[in-house]
Amino acid sequence: MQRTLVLLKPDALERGLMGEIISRLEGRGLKIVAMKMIWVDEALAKRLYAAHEDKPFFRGLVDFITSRPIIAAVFEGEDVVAVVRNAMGETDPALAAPGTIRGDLAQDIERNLIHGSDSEETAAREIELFFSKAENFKHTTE
Ligand code: IDP
Ligand code: MG
Repeated sequence: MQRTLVLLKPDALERGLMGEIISRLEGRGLKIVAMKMIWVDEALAKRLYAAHEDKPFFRGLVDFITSRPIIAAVFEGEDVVAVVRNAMGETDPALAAPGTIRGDLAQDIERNLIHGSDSEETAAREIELFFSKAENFKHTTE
């Protein structure tokens, strides 16, 4: 069983789409093993997006993710990293397929509703950034 980090970005809260996005992921048979609403601070935002430090959109990315509360969640399932990435759709909603979260619901590349870890290694690092060991517990149905 694999785990991945999912963030529902500030536009999901602002537009009232958190329930819909969580429903779509649950509908795929993925299990929620940890979930909380938090206000990401500048330091955490910079660690999350460290790989994009040199990109021109980095400042905007940090400003956006720290602009309102987000939901952070750990989802579990078989090949969950790939399943979530497919459910999310392409980074740019203009290119995201219909039926995907971004393809159906997101407004633009900055406000694209959802973050999902891009590999098992990234997932492990990102889950540690957002959840303590005690919060990221072993699922009772395992
Ligand atoms: P991902 O979220 O699909 O994994 P990444 O390439 O990891 O996409 O980029 C992280 C986030 O940075 C994206 O979700 C998006 O919000 C933002 N981003 C990526 N590319 C651009 C861009 O060209 N302009 C503005 N924002 C971007
Ligand atoms: Mg990414």
